[in-house]
Amino acid sequence: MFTSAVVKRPCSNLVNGIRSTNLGVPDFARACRQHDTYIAALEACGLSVTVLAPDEGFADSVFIEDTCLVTNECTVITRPGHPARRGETRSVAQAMVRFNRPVIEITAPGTLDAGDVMRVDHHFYVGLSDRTNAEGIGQLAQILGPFGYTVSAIALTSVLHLKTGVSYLENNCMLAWGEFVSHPEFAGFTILAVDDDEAYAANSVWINDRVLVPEGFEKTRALIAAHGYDTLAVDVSEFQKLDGGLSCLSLRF
Ligand code: CIR
Repeated sequence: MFTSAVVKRPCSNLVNGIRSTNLGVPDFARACRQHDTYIAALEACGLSVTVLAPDEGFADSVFIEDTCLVTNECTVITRPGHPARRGETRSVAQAMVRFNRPVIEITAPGTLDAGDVMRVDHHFYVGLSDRTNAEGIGQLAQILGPFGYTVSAIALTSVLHLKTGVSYLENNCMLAWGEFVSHPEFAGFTILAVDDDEAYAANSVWINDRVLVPEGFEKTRALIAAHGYDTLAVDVSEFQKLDGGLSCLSLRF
């Protein structure tokens, strides 16, 4: 179960965020309203939400998940793979001190975006991606190993981050799209396959037996509900324009 979440408010520079989609430039005012609704959804799932101030220096800083990974035993500050995002970690590292865990940093030449990190109980699957390199994954394994966690790499072929295409919904249930539907690493899980026209919804988020699903992806929402989950749809269209999904807008622990 999770008790806490940390989010970072969108900055007005969000409109200059990194994007590979052809969905257009995000509307900042609308993004702020969607962010409010997202926070309310986290609270509805029982989380106490810490809201960090916007960081105008970094257009993509609202996607806080990429900068940090929190376990019960430690906080890992990442080293984002895109150079334009690297400086986001400074303010996040300062803010995370309040949670009373040792703060450990991934260092050069390692790179790691925590959007590539998917936890399944005491194991962490980590996407080997354009953003996360083998050195970064090795450092994460060294950091988490002493606490009894294991780490393995999954090479990505088509998605930005591992969790762009696959989300663990607990109960041995994996929501998966594309290359992950029949991925040998996930053969032991119950796979909930997301249709191609709803690929974006493969990034849904389990929180305390509820699942946040992006609004407008009804087939995926019905699929998740059919497996016994209470679902909650959240409109994050402005963040989708920057390739950001539901998970990357928060840290949950
Ligand atoms: C980026 O390209 O880094 C941002 N525009 C989107 C990051 C999304 N993060 C994530 O999926 N974990």
